Amino acid sequence: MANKNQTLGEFIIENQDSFKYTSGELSRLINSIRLAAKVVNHEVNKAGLVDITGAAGDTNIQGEDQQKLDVYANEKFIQTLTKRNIVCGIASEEEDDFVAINSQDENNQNKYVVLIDPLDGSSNIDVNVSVGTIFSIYRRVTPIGTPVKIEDFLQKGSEQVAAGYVVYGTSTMLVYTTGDGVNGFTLNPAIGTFYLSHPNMTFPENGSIYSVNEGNYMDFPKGIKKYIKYCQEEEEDRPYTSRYIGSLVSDFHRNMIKGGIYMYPKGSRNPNGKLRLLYECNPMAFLAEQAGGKSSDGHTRTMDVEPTELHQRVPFVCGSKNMVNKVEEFMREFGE
Ligand code: AHM
Ligand code: MG
Repeated sequence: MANKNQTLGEFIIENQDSFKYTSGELSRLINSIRLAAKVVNHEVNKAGLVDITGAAGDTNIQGEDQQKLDVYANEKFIQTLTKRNIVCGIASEEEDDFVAINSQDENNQNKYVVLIDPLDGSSNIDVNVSVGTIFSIYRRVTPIGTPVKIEDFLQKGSEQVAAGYVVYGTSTMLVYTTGDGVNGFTLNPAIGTFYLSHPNMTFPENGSIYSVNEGNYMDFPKGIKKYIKYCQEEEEDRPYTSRYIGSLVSDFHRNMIKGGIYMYPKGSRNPNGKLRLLYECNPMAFLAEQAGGKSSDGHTRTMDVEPTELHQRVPFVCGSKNMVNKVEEFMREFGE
């Protein structure tokens, strides 16, 4: 029974048995994400006070400028996840290749891999708008005690054992699932503790918010253009409201609470969309489905897409079930 005074630490212990591979390791893994999230949160909150923002000078594999906080968040999550003997490999948006942990140690019994976007929406930092961390957890498929391989990371989203995000917003929240519903925890910054504030989060089946970068409208597939016009039509329950922060975690979070849909379709500039399958779309898709919502590329369920590379991009349509169904209907009828 959800208890709103419960801390995240207590919740993790209490719900450990509902996880099908109860060994306590996944709980420890979520705990280490909780710890890194607090450290990153502290730094994100200082961003306006100290001269920490701005490009660090490096570019990541997608050719984008890295902000200093991206680098910081990446380091903190990798350090924290590496220290405990649970994770055998990490793939991050900020790293060109995956990071293997203790790969030379035959006694290494670590069985989980983590895929992470340490600070998503980081172009929003300079303007004091919320950003987030997204994470996705799998069991490795190669034998325990051997070096981790690329196939441990290239698993379909349907194989995820846990996923979640941290939103560094007006308050900081950690929202996650281990395949048994979605729960949200709000950080009390005075004492540094996350409390269960949003038990059993669910997407309303219908929504009235659509979130898409309409600046790309001319470039969108016909089915998406038609759907956007449908959202704008004057009908009994329409027009819908347009809300786009440009920070996936925040847009998703609002839509899950209020009912809505997030779309990043393909276009000629982004032939596969912009968002990355493994550490942005799949974790959000897992959360969406666990919350009664839906996620697809406009045709195929996101979590059924077969990954072929670490930084693969995929068109992304995610949110209230009936809204995603409607987009799929338009895509079938009007196509690309
Ligand atoms: P990032 O991983 O480089 O931060 O990009 C991902 C972000 C999402 O959070 C957001 O929804 C999207 O990019 C916004 O893209 P655009 O500015 O093209 O609308
Ligand atoms: Mg990102």
